[in-house]
Amino acid sequence: MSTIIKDIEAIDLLLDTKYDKQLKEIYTKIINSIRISEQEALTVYKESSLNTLGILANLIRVRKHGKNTYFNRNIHVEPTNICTYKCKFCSYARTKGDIDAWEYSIDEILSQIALYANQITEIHIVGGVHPERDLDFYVNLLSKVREKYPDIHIKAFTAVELDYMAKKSGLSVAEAILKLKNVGLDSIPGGGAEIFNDEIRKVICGSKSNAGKWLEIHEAAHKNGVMSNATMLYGHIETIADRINHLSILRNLQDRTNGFNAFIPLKYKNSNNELSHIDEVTIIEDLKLFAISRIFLDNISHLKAYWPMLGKENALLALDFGADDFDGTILDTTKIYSMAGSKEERPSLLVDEMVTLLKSANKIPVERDSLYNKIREM
Ligand code: V47
Ligand code: SF4
Repeated sequence: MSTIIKDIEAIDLLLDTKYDKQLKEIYTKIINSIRISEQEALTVYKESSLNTLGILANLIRVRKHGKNTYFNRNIHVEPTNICTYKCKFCSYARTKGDIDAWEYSIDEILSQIALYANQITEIHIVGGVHPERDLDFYVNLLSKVREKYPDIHIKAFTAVELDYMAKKSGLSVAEAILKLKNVGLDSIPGGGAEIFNDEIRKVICGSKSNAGKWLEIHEAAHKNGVMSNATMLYGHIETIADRINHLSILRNLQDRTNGFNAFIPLKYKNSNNELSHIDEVTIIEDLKLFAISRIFLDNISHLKAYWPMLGKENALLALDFGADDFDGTILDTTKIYSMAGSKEERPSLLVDEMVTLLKSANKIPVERDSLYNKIREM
């Protein structure tokens, strides 16, 4: 009996394609870098083993980035957790007067930044949608941050925050973005996208900006030279078809603007919020989602495994399922995920720890700037 497996047989064995002609055709497209349709993605997602999805996603990851795994030195600034909206999945938002509500003044925010300024290249500013704070407040905040720290990249405000401050000030979103850009806004984070299916959105975050608005704001940013990220909140009441459709909408916008730096799947965490009765999805589901995102989003360069939400170990696993970016050092400056039950209660990584962690997964750690230019390979 021969022990030699011919190449073609090896592919069949690796990818489980032996018995399924349709799957084999889709896998062949993926291997040959041919774009797959929503329907094909759905079939692959539903019918493939985790292992197969991982092999395919990793193939694309290696072609795009080799073993490089990007990270940056960053902090988050959360100016307030007072929010005019009440998203059901949110464990973080509070009403003014609540004992654990906070609303930092600009001076307090500047003092927080001063603690870390010599260790970072990026400040990520995102918080609740405070009913009394308008565009002028945030223009003032960014100008002061920019004045003190001319070289630090400012990535700030979700589309939902931008929508609210523009409306409150009677400006179009494009006008608001330009005003912020003029005083220091460098890029926009990906939050607020949740899931683009507006029926689902109505149930989980009915009162805030809808999907069309989120997309309009990111398109306006891209057209005005401001790059952004995109997220998807998964693992609540959405279906797999909703997830693929979300990816498809992002891929279409990226075809038009090429303004997204990275896509970030955000796993729904179920502590202390109105959807707590929903079980969190398994790590298998997380990894399948990372893999299908890498396979489907052929035009977004980076896929981020956001470790404060996934936990370090699971984020490391995601690096073999398509992810190439580990976000940043964070230095214990965000509360969104610890309040929602993440096991990273005080998320913080020193650069040395980050490097050791990424090397333990057989990856090459690469410090990047906020636009993914290489700073140094470690
Ligand atoms: O929009 C809120 C999510 C987002 C929960 O652009 C939750 O680099 C899971 O967008 N379970 C804000 N997710 C955070 C965000 C982000 C984070 C890191 C990096 C970047 C980037 C963007 O957090 C919200 C919402 O989708 N969120 N509550 C929860 N219970
Ligand atoms: Fe407010 Fe954002 Fe929480 Fe929604 S997810 S309630 S917009 S802080």
